[in-house]
Amino acid sequence: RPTDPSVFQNWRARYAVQRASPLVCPNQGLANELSILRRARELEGLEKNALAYERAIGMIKSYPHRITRESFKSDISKLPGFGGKTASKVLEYIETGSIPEAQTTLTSERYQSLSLFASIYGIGPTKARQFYDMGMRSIEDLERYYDVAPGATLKTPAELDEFMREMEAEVAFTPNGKRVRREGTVPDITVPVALALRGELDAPIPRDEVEEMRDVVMRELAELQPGCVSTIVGGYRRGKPMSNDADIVISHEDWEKGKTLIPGLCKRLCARLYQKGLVTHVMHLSGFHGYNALRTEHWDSLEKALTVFKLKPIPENPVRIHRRLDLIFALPESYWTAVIGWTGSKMFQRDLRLWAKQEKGMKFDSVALTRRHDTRRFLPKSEKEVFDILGLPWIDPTMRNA
Ligand code: TTP
Ligand code: MN
Ligand code: MN
Ligand code: MN
Repeated sequence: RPTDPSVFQNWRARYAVQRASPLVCPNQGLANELSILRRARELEGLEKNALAYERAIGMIKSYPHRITRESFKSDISKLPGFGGKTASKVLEYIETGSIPEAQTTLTSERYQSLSLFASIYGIGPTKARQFYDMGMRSIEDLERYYDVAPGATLKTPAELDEFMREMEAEVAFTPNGKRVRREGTVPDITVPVALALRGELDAPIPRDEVEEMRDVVMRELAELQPGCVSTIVGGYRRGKPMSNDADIVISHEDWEKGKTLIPGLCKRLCARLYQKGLVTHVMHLSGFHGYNALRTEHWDSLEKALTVFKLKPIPENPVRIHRRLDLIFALPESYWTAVIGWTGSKMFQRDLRLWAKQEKGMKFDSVALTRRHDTRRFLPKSEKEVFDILGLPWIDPTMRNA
């Protein structure tokens, strides 16, 4: 289904979900420079600032012409968020082809260390700043801190078992008394594993390998449970030639049976992949939380496994390396919202939620689409239906790179 043509004309629109945002835009160089400033603000914990830059970058990504002094004046300067500071950065770029502050940022020791630390999966800006304040500067400092030998392959036979046991033990109850599982509280292995496997996890994954990973996962899943369906989401679905990880949303083809077949399946699949040596580490495993339309955040209300995965060598491909693999299990009624939610981009998702709330009196998240005043839940049967219910023109996933 082609993107609704209106969204290509819609570059003035306020919400990213009303605009087409290609992977590479006519002003990509400018977007990249601004992204350095956005990242710097994020690493410093200046979230509002970072978001302002992210919004400005989003607007630029949708602008279909090369920005010149003239078009800056007639178009860009009139867009929301292009007041004083951002405008002056854009002007600097138009005049000189770069933004001085972005270039200084790139060479600063603080930015280099913070972005290096935060490039390790499991380390966010806050932890990165703590390490910097402790005097740490390099990956070697991190390795000493976590006591990880460079290149070590951590063997963790006990870890998944422990996750599994915790999952069984930790039981929570919803307000209406329904029994649900709660996420385990086992020691976090994420950073040590990510550090030890850094060289491999850093390597971008080509599209055909993402597909191969999905095929292997779905073949194993079919042995446990026939009739499952899946969509590769994340950056892959937005058309990125290389991905940092593989993200797969899984559900069941049978709307009714899926309600009972899907819960618990994520964990069982993980155990199977682990036994087969395909999943080597599980960073995070969360069970199904009962859906509560009144909760504001259900980021975690799906069954998820954030793992490290390694394909088996084959003659055509004798050397395999560790890859990050995210598996997301959704009930059939949540499948299409989960697919949209996990397709991203983060900016696109943020504006989808905002649009639903501010313009439609609805609540969108990866679990459900509901009407706010009476919490009536919609049951979309396709991705297009979600857009229709939200009164949005269809945007192909490859145009959701806001
Ligand atoms: P990511 O895999 O983190 O990012 P990405 O696929 O867009 O890009 P990359 O190539 O670097 O992997 O997340 C995929 C999408 O899933 C992201 O756009 C937002 C969403 N998401 C959630 O809904 N919940 C989560 O907990 C995370 C981590 C992501
Ligand atoms: Mn990180
Ligand atoms: Mn991804
Ligand atoms: Mn991911």
